[in-house]
Amino acid sequence: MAIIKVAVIGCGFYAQNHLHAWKDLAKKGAVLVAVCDLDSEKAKACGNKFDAAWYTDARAMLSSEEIHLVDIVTQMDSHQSLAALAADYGVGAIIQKPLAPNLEVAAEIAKYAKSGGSWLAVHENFRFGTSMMRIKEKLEANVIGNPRWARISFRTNYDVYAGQPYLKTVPRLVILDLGIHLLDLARFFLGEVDHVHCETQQLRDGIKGEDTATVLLKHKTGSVSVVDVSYESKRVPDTFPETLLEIEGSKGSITLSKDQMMTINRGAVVEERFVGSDILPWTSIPWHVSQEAVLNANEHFLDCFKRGANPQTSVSDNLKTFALVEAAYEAATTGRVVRPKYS
Ligand code: NAD
Ligand code: 89V
Repeated sequence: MAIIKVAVIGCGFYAQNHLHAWKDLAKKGAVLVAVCDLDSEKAKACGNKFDAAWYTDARAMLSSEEIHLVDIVTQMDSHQSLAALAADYGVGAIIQKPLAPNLEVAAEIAKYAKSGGSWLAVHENFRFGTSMMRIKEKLEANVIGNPRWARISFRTNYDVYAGQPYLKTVPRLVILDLGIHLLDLARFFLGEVDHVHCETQQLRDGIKGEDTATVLLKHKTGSVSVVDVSYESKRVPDTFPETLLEIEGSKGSITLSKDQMMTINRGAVVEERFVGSDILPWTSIPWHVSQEAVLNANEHFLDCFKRGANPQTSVSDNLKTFALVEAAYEAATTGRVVRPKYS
C-alpha cells in the first residue's frame, strides 16, 4: 500500500475533523506526520493529541519533514500564500472552502498551481456527505428520469458564530460561507448553470454580511433550481447541519428530508429509507453529518492523489462553483440576471 505523508496546516475549529479523518485514513496509507498553526498552543495541542510533529511556520515544516500532501484548513485570506508555498515545495495540496476571498484570487491560485504542475483539490465536502452520494446514485440510475426542477435548502438558527466568530465580521457571509456548498450541490445534481437571479437579506443585528440568500438558477439543460440558505431561520425542529432536497424529474421525484430520510416517488412512494451517516467514534450530533463528509472527502482526495488523478472538486472544477457565488452577489447587487464567468 502506498504511503502518503500528510501535514495539516491550521489547527483551529474545523481542523479537528480533518485530523481525526487523517488518523482514520491510516488504513488507506495516510500518515499524519506534522501539524502547523501560527498559534503555538493550538499546534502543540494538536501535535500531542494526534501524535504528530508540530510547527508554527509552514515553510519550516516543509523544509524539515518529508511531506507529500498538505491539507490547508485555515481561513480564506491565507489560502493563496499557503497554496503557493506547497507548489514551490512540489507538494500536493487540499485547500478548504472558500478557496479564496473572491474569484479573481481563486483563479490566480489555480493558475499558479497549473504552471507548476501541482496537484490541487478544494475541500468542498457537502457532495461527499453519505446522503448526497446516495441521491446522486439514484439520479445516475435514472430512477426519476431527467431532473427538471430542484430546491436545495439549508435553513438554520444554529449558533454558527460560536465556533466561527469571524462569520460576524465578514462583509460577504452566507453565500460565500454556506451558499458555496449548496451551489456546488446544484451543479453536482443538475449540471452547469446558464444564468443566476439572487436576493439577499441581513436579518440578524450585529453582523456585517448577509445571513439569508435565495438564488434562482437556470441550468444549461433547461432545468431550474432554487438554492436557499439562511443562518437566521427560526424553525422547529432546526435541521442544522442538514441540507434538505427536493428534485423533480421526468419520471418522478426524490426528496431528502429531516434526519436524512430519502423518499422516491414514481406515482407512489417506491422507496423510503434513511440514507445518512453513522455516528463515528469522533463525531457527534449535530456536526456528525458535516464531520463524516470530511472523512469521505479526504478519502476521495487521498485516492486521487495516489493515482495522480483529478479529484471531483479540483481547483478548476471549484472555479465553476465560485463563479456562481460571484454571480449571485452581482445579481443581488444589481437586480439583474447574471451569467457566471465560468461554467
Ligand atoms: P479557525 O480560525 O478556527 O482556524 C484556522 C486556524 O488557522 C487558526 O488557528 C489560525 O491560527 C491558523 N492559521 C492561519 N493562517 C495560518 C498560517 N499561515 N499558517 C499556519 N496556521 C495558520 O477557522 P475554522 O473555523 O477552523 O475554518 C477554517 C476553514 O474551514 C475556513 O475556510 C472555513 O470556511 C472552513 N470550514 C469548512 C467547513 C466544511 O467543510 N463544511 C466547516 C467549517 C469551516
Ligand atoms: O460547513 C461550513 O462551511 C460551515 C457551516 C456552518 C455551514 O457548517 O461554515
